[in-house]
Amino acid sequence: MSYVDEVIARVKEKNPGQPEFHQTIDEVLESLRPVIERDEEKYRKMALLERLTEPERQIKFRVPWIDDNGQVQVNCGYRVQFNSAIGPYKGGLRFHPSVNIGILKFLGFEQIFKNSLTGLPIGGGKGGSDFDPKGKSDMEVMRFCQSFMTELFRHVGADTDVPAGDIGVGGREIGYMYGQYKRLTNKYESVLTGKGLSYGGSLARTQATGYGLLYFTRALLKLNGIDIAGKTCIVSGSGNVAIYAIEKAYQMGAKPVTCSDSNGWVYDPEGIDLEALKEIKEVNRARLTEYKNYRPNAEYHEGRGVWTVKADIALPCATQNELDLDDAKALVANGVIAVCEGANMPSTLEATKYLQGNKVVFGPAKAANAGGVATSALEMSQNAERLSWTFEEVDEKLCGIMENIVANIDAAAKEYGMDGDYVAGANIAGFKKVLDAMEAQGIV
Ligand code: NDP
Ligand code: 2IT
Repeated sequence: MSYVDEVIARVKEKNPGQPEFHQTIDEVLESLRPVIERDEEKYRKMALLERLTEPERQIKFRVPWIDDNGQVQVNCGYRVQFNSAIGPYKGGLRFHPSVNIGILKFLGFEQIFKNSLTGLPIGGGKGGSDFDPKGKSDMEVMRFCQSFMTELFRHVGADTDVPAGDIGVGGREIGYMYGQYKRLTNKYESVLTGKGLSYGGSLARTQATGYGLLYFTRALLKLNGIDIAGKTCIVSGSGNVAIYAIEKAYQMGAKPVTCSDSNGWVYDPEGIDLEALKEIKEVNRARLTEYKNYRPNAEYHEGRGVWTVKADIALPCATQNELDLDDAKALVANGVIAVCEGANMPSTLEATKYLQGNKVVFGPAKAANAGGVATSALEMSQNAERLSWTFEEVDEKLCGIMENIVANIDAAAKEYGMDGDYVAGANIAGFKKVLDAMEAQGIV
């Protein structure tokens, strides 16, 4: 059996019940096959893939907190420190009831290659909790965040591990965690990114993932001879990534017509009302059912269905496996030109293959949504030099990083004879720097 197949089988056997982790292992290792097979015996001997697929460290802890009724609640907290070959662990914290170790391992594994693609010195990690911030008061969220950090603080630090936001973790949560870290350590350091502007945050970090997704999409389309201006976009999600993807799509002359949350979705043929969306989600923390109060002519549907709307570009920005084979078939039947992933692993493997097989330009998550973590690394740089850059400076760097990623994944795909396969291109381009650093640092 080939070394790649052996490791895929062994990882699945050693990590039962973790389907999302298996999915990323299948996708990434399959892509790396041509690289590994150039020197298979050497990599087997150094157990390269075994080390790559085993997190350097996993931390799991109890998070007790007291709700507004005086009742004690208990959640589970995690941090997966996956790979520090090219820099301190870096990656978001997710607060969502679905969080478990398998999901965090998939996210942490993807993060290794994504962070490498940014060209910045950051390793891969991810963490979070099965805590659900939805419907909780600000004081409940604060008590939870303080309790979470009361354990996490001993495992993180500006040169060790720098968490940030993800699903359910935005500016409010980062603020509460930062306050508790500072109190526990007496250090004002860059231990978290996505901070508020008054205490070390970077301009443009809030917008970065969504904006970066559009910079990426524009450049990838251009590479394929297509102009993004005038194109209709369907977007899923209505959180941080979706909102700023919609904002930048408008700025590029495209028209986003959908968004969604976990209850339902909106189709607004005139184009999504961005100000209404921001008020509903960022200010009121409400549900998308409210959208019709602002735009009576828009459609609201319960359940899922964004991918059935006819459009040129699809931008999944909600969560993993939200776009399956049937959705991919609907997109292709409707003549979609491109799918670029704002969320992490939103397309199933079958959907990805179907889209690629039908000549859809496919921009994989670890490349397409790398603008968020890249700007987090820019926040770390600003903190290290104790200066803040202007919005334009950060935004310009972000755009440059995303265009560079497009060029690099295209070149890597071509180098291995897989022209236009940006999934393979992203995995290979991201892996090469990590491989080089792991080889140089010996067996650790
Ligand atoms: P938010 O919490 O701000 O928003 C998440 C959105 O996705 C909400 O609209 C939410 O709906 C929806 N959603 C979440 N889970 C589900 C689900 N199981 N089914 C249906 N809808 C769901 O998170 P972000 O916008 O930050 O993150 C979105 C995606 O982007 C995630 O995959 C994340 O990992 C990825 N990402 C985020 C980055 C960042 O900088 N924030 C960077 C790179 C990737 P509801 O409110 O109803 O739950
Ligand atoms: O998935 C991701 O890249 C993020 N949630 C952002 C991580 C970060 O450190 O900014």
